[in-house]
Order: sequence, then C-alpha cells, then structure tokens
Amino acid sequence: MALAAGVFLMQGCAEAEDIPLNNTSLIPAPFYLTGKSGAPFTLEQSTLITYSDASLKNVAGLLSADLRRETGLLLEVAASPSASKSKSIHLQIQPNVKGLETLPLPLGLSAKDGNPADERYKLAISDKKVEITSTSPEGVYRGVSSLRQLVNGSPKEGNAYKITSQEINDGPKFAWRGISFDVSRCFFDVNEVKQMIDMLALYKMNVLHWHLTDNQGWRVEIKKYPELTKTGAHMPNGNRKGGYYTQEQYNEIVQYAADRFITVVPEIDMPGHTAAVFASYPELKNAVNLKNIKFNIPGQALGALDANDEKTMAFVEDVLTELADMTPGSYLHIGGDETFGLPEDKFIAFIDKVRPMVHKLGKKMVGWQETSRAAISNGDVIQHWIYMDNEKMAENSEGLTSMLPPEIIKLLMETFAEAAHDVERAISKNARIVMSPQSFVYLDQRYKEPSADPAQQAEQDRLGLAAYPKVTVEGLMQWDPMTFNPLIKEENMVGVECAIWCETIENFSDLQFLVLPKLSGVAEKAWSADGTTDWSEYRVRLGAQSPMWRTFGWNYFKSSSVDWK
Ligand code: TNX
Repeated sequence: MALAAGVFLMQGCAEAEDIPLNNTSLIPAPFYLTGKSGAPFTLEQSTLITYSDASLKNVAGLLSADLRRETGLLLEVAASPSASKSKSIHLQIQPNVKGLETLPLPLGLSAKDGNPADERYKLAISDKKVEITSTSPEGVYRGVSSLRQLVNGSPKEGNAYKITSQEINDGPKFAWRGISFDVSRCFFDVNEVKQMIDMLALYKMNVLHWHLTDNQGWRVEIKKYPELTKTGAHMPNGNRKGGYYTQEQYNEIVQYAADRFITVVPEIDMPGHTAAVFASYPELKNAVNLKNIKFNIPGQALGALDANDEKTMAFVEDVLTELADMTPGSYLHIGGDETFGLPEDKFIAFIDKVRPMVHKLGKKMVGWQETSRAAISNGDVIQHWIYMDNEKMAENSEGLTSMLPPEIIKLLMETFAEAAHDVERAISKNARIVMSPQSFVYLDQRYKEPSADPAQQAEQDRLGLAAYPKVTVEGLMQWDPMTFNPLIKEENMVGVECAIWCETIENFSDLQFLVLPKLSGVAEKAWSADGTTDWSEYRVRLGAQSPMWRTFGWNYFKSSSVDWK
C-alpha cells in the first residue's frame, strides 16, 4: 500500500518537494501533510485561543491547559466567530470542510453509540494564524492533539515556539481505538486513571476498556453488594495495596474521558477470573472443582460463576444494572476469557444468560473471543486476543512452566486449540471483532533490545510476563490490522485495542514503562491509513515524543533502537 501521507514543501517558486514523514513529530501519521511556503507561526504568550462555537469552549480550555503544562505559556481563551486577531489559534466547526471530503470514512464501530463520529479535521498553520476545523467538536479535539505534538516538536526561541507552516487533512482509519486497562491486578487511583486517559488522548485513542474485576481485586462500588468492595477490593496481592472506585469516582472518570472524546467500556470479567467475587460472597456457587491446583502467580485461582445457580445469576444481573446506569457508552464488556476447568456447556450456558441481560439494559455486549462459542449474533462484539507465534512460545517454554503448573498448561493449550476457531465462528454469527492480537498489542510483553540507559535493566528484567517471548519495539510495528487475519474483512472489523495486564506491575511508573513507547505504535496502527510501518522513519517520530513524556513525568523504556530527543 502506498503511503497516504506525504510532506510537500514549497520553496519560493521551486517545485513542491516531497519530504519524508520523519520531518514531523506527529504520531499517528496524518493522512495528508503538506508543507507551505512562508514563515513559521510563532506561538508565544500573546497568542490567543479563539473558538467559533459554544460547543468548542471546553476543547479550547483543554488546549490552553495542556499547552500551559507543556510550554509554560498561559494562552488566553475567547469566543469569537472567526479568527479576528492575527496570531491566534482558532478552533471552528463548519458543515463542510474543504479538503476533508476525499478522506475515507472510518472502518468499524464507535464505542459511544455504534456510529462512528466524524473525527476528521483540518489543521492549517501559516505565519499569521493556526486554524483547526472540523464538522464536530470531536474532530477539532483530535486536531488539538496534533497541534500539541507539533508545538512540542518545534524549535524554541526564548519563550516562543516556531511552528512550520503546513496543512494537515487527517482522519482515523478505525472508529474504535482503545486500550484494555487492568486495574484489578494492580489498583490505580483516580489521578492515575486520568493520566492513562491523558496518554490515550495525546495519541487520538478513544476507548478506555476498563478491566475492573479479576481474581486479584474487585474495583468498582456496587451498592447492592458492599462485600465486593469491603473484601473483594482487598484481596491478598503481593505487596500491593487494594482499592476501588466509588460510584462518584467512576462517574468523574467517565466524564474526564468524555471531555476528551474517549468512551469508557467497563468490564466485569465473568464467569472465570472471579476469585474476588467468591471471597466476598462465598455462598455463590463455583462451577469449577479444581481448587487444589497451586499457581505461581499471586492471587491466581480457578473458579467460575455457575449459570445454574439462581442467586449467582441474580447477582450478575444486579451488578450489570448498576454498572449500566453509570455508563453512558453503548457497550458493556462481560469478559468470558480463560474459564479453565469449566466444562464448555456450562460456559456457553452462562454467556447465553448474561447476553440478554446486557441487551435488556439497553447495552451491547463485548466479550473476549471465547464468547463466540455461545449464541452471539448481529450487534455483539468479540475481542480477538489469542494470537501467539507458537514457535516463539515453544522457544520460551520455560517461561510458561516457571509460572504455571502442568495441569493448567494442559487446560491452557486446550483453550488455545479451540480458540483457533473463534474468529470464524464469530463471523459466521454476524458478530464483529475488536482486533487485539496478543503478540502485537499485549503491552505486558517484555522488551528484548537493551535500553539506552543501563539503569533500566532492573525494570526490564522485572516487568512483563515471563511466559511471553520478548519483543522489540520495532517488531511490534510489523503487523497490519487489515491483513493479519485474512478471515477478518473490513465489514467484520470494529477497531484496534491493546491491553496492559498488570500481574508484574506494582505501581504507575511500572505501568508507564511497559506502555511507553508501545502505546504510540498501537495508536499508529489504529489511526493511520497505512497499516505497514517504515521503521526508519517511524523511529524518528517516536524519538520526538520523549520530551512530552518527561514533561508529564511519565516513565518510558528508552529503547536503544530509537534516538530519543
Ligand atoms: C490473558 S487476555 C488474560 C489475562 C492475563 C493476560 C496476560 C485475557 C482476556 N486474559 O487475564 O492478564 O493474559 O497477558
């Protein structure tokens, strides 16, 4: 596929000159990027931020606040129908935006309400003004993220930033661009979750799939079941502190995300991964009877909610009801992964009972790919995650055996063998697919190449699951969501989602180490038109990200394959 983005620099009357993408600090790569003749825009203390429409007031405020953090400049914000004053950054909504009509509409579904929003935007920069134009506030906000990256990548003269004159016409490849964020294995407080949302926003991602429950902890207040947060939120879990979000805090986070046009998809992982539920309510029936198997992973346990137990199913319905009430987005994620030891018919019976509950609450269902084995259909979404290079896994077999007892490895292998049919099954049932192929988007894979900073060796050895083969930052870019699974056609797709699982993570800095710089790469796959990546230019754009991460105090793996700025 040809590269959609190209940079043309007009030099006086000379012919337009093609400049490679590595001349910009933008990730994800924009669709069209055209250099303009003329002097750069000077961003300085007197620069004003204006907006054309009341619906943009919030976006303008966010831009000002972000630039303040990133540059120290405090730019004034004012309503104004047009870019009145020169040297302003003007945000505007227009019914038709010239230059954007030729951009393709996004593939997939939006987590907000199913229908992809118009996130296309135009960012025009000249020496006189900066204009960000879209048909929607959402689109303008995506343009704001681009502007922030450009400012941060621009040369500074005194207290002023010189931003090259250029025009960007851009829009996403996929409507659903997310991360699955495990707050069960390690609890992160409200402020940390907000920072995760900041990371997503910076890279134009728009789904926070919030993995709220697992064996190691139940993290959301459910008023009808207080033991979940009294007991379930404080499971023994290494040295880690427990914790949970009150419903008020949950709402606060949903709003913080919504302000950045990010939709929260909450997950209650069921029927397996429910040790925290059984610890809280031992009277609920466990349909798995393999309790003697010992794990080498803190808090790991076998167990599954029993679809034949009325009390259990009433519990599930009550939990989903409170959760749906707090969740403005269209989707509830019901988990459904790795129910080791649960007979297949019992698993299917469980999903077949929960799915109508979700629908009755006016929501759509997302489940991990194993849920394709139940009676799912049109409107349901599965998340395709089981995707490992078996050869590489075999090479790393001690990694697996060091973590799991042989009985579990056997169950794991059975699950994975059956998983080979899940995608086909989902498609035949008209369900759609979030693409989360483990070997490319599981951010808890350990780094292979050395860090440029030898002091990071200890983190590198400690963080990430030993069961996975190690990966390089470059290697993670070598996949194309459009072609990695020939069964998954455009019409089956929902979007791209990565995952950060936190078994080895003990605090937010650990998490950042595994997430950065991998997250930018996922965003590139989810947003940019070209699914293939030219590493030699991508690594330059990646190197340009680190000053912002340092500004925010975010830890990152200083891969020796990248020239960090
Ligand atoms: C599999 S991905 C899991 C998680 C683990 C993860 C580790 C999925 C649906 N289940 O419970 O944390 O592997 O990478």
